[in-house]
Amino acid sequence: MKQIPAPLLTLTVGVVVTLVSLWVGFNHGLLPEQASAQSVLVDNFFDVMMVIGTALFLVVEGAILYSVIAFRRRQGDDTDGLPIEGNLPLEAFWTAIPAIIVIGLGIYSVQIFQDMGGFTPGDRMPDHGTMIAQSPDASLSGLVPEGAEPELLAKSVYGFGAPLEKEGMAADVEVNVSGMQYAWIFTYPESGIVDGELHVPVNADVQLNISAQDVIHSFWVPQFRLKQDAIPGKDTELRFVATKVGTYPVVCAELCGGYHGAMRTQVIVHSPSDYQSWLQSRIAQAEPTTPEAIAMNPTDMTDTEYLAPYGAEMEIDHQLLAHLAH
Ligand SMILES: [Cu+2]
Repeated sequence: MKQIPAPLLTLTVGVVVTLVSLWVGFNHGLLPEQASAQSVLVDNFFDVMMVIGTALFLVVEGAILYSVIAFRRRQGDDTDGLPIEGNLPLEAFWTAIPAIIVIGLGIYSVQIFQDMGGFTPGDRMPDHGTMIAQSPDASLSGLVPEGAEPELLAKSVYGFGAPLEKEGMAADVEVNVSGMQYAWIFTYPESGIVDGELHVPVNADVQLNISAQDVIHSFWVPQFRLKQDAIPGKDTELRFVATKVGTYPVVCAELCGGYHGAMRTQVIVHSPSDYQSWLQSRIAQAEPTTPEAIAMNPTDMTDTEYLAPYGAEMEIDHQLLAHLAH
């Protein structure tokens, strides 16, 4: 070690730590598959944090391990440790670096939040069909501006609205999601379909209008990297584009009672043609059954006619009846 100059050693360690951190950050394999357009944004952010976290871990733990070995007590050494006082430049350095990292990550996360529509929830609600007045203030804070009409305030919702390029535009598919102890109910307002599972077409802009009937629930699809609370008395919204055909779990992510753990269903992402055939099959099912389909209307029958099949089942015929009557 003595032969290698310190700057060269530091540089080498820095390069190795950087390369290892970059590799770990982009190959950690910790996240489930990416099945939505939003998941890519979230994962890029996560990967950057993994790179930084790995580098910090290696530097801090490496320095500790190196010190434990290099500065260990030697045999027969009973002297005190060196009286080391503070080092201002060093302290300024290790305060500035984390501050820059945290501020940088903060700005990056706000950027992603905006890309995902975090500042524009409720800019188009199905029940009202109108846009909330958008002032520069409103789009920045996600809140209705001061002095807005009271009815505009009532329309404000939490969650994720349209992404920047689709602001103010209607989604391709809209589904009302209702959370209750302990199930999710999905209603398709256009067709009136009600289902216990969420069916959406691939590559379509989907808007979920989320509500809760009893307590707070949370709608979470890990493969979409999306999670949104369902709050009683307060509408929330989640807008996304599913990018991969498949079946993914829907998990309630808010402890909502004794059977919270069982509050699961799934989201089925169909190809466009599969989605259309699912829609058609569900609409056909929902059509009311015609009266002719019922074999017999019991109110039109006499008591004897009505009871005859039951009598036959119990092996009672008219001979037995005559015998009993006698
Ligand atoms: Cu729940």
